[in-house]
Amino acid sequence: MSPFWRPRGCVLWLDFLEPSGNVAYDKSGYGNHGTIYGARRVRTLGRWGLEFDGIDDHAKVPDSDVFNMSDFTIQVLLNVKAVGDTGWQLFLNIPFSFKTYGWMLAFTAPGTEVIFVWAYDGGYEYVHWREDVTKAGWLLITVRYSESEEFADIWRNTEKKMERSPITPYARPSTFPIYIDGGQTINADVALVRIYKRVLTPREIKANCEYFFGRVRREM
Ligand SMILES: [Ca+2]
Repeated sequence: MSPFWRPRGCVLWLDFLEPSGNVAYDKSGYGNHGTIYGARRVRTLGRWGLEFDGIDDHAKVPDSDVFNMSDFTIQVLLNVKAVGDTGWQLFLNIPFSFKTYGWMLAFTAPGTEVIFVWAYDGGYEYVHWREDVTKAGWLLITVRYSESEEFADIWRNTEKKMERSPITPYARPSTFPIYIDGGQTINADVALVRIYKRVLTPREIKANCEYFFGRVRREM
């Protein structure tokens, strides 16, 4: 594989460009390669992507110390076609226990809300916006979470939808695998999952969005 530009602080970069196989290669340089269970390689956006069909599909990135983060940014580029019937449907999470530990990016069934929740011993906090994601088409969702700056926020493409400050830090579970569609209920095409161990600037979020959607416009 040829050398390529790596975004600063990126610790997980799954672009799902491999045309076959069950390994999702991490391009961050940290070697956090994932394993795909059931999700299908599909052509999407004029390239390879991963389709989760909503039944028995998920992917998993193994435990790594680098995921024990107090400041981070999550970005996902996806097109959600359907979510499960009830409650919170996990799209990206570390082991999560309601009001105990962990974090999750989820959609509220049947498609009414995009929410990032983090739990601590005794409670939970969240940032969210209300939208039927199954009608949104391709979306870039960005979550920024910072214990050092005491805030979290969530972005829809280039628009910040909600901020919370101060925040209560999430409680870390003992191990940190990361699950994609861990609830195995989301039907979506996924083109990118990135996690950074730092907080991106608004300018970086906008630049990423323009880059990704420039590509979408060219390739759809
Ligand atoms: Ca399936």
